[in-house]
Amino acid sequence: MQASANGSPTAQIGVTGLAVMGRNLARNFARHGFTVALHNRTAARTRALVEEFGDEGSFVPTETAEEFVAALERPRRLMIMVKAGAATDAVIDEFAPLLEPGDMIIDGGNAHFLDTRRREAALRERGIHFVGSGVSGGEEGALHGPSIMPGGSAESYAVLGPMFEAISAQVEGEPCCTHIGTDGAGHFVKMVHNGIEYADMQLIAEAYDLLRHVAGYTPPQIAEVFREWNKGRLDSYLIEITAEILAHTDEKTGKPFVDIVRDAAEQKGTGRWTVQTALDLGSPTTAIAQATFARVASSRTALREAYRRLSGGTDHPLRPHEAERYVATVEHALYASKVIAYDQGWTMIRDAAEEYGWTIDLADVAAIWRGGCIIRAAFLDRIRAAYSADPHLPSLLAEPEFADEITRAQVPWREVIAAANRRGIPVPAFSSALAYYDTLRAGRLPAALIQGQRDFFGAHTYHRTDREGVFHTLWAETGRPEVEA
Ligand code: 2AM
Repeated sequence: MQASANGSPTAQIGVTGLAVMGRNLARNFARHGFTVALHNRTAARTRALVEEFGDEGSFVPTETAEEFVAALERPRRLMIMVKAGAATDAVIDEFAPLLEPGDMIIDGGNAHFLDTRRREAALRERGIHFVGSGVSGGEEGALHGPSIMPGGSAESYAVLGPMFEAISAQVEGEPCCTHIGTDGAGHFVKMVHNGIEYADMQLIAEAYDLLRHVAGYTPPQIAEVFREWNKGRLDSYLIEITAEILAHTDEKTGKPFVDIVRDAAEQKGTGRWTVQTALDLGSPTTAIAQATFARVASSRTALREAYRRLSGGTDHPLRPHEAERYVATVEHALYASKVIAYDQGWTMIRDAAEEYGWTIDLADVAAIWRGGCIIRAAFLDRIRAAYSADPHLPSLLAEPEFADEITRAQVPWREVIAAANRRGIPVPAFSSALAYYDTLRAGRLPAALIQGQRDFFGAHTYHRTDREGVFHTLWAETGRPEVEA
């Protein structure tokens, strides 16, 4: 059914920006019984949507900004689905003057959370709720049920929540949508989701590389391994699609698909944002950083050319009976590294909550990522349970079951990395996850020496282990006396 803009507001929500994400979200709302006002800078897109999908639900196509706003029931809910950045500001500038206090602008794009904070503060002054909302799951997710991460005011969620929850993915009867926190919290959490996604993908890629070059397996054999893994604790969308990709043969050459793709990984930038933000927050998000740098390094053709012929490791491939055992070893290493990467992600969310004054339910974050998004996995149930049992859990590894698993994985984890090192196979994400584990579990760190160096060359002072106070050693004086700073 298609309603038309006849002057009286009928639409519960409006979507402006009808490229594929916006179009699919609009259709999703309509398919769930909401009347959806449609708008796009170029009206042809609006017309195309109605022509192709008008029978899916109730749409109100509009051409001008005024018509669009007039079609919305009050308080108005206006969702922006344009490319993040200048276009978002342009659209806000266009619509905000037409809105009234209490109305809501939802930004469903991949905005930087600091931009969202800025926009939210500016619009709040005018009484308009600005809801920066992470939407994960790509085109398919937008149409069939994404994971939705709205920020903004609790007041706006009271109105928007039921609509978002209706169109989101559902897992065991629960919606993959919750109010994350105020202002930029939703976009922040979406950014970390993407960062974790980078880490997970890199870890899986390293596991593949090891099975290929240490175990000597073919891509179809590795696809089988991943299918098996997908029945266990690694059960996830990313493992599932990895198996499909590895099983795929290129039609033109008859070679495994993975062998005909150029090995230069690209990115749209959310991984980079996560790493930049982690540094600002002082969050040790090393697995995401390594994953992001690994993509960057893979794309540096000239550097790779300069290094290409340098000598590497020496070990021989494994014999078949060793290879079989090795698969289980890699599974341990992958799982343990994955736990570390996710733990770092949650740590970063907690750090940001403290920095920006957000109240974020860490169990809910796990719950809404169980469906609709790229990192959806059985494993998230475990994270949810851990934070439900203790919202103040300082780390996943403080939970006995995770601690137990990692303890059991430890020997194979180290073995895998040592064997990769001997052979000269790069495993940056595996290694950095293990280094993080060893750093945090160490009784004493060489950080003490670094404090000494800092005090020596820059009089930066240090704390003592045995007394309170701030100290400096007069390094240039005879006897190097210590003074209290
Ligand atoms: P368009 O169809 O008129 O190009 C993704 O690019 C979506 O964002 C498209 O719907 C596009 O509209 C819209 N978009 C991009 N920049 C925009 C801008 N500055 N103002 C309004 N819409 C914009």
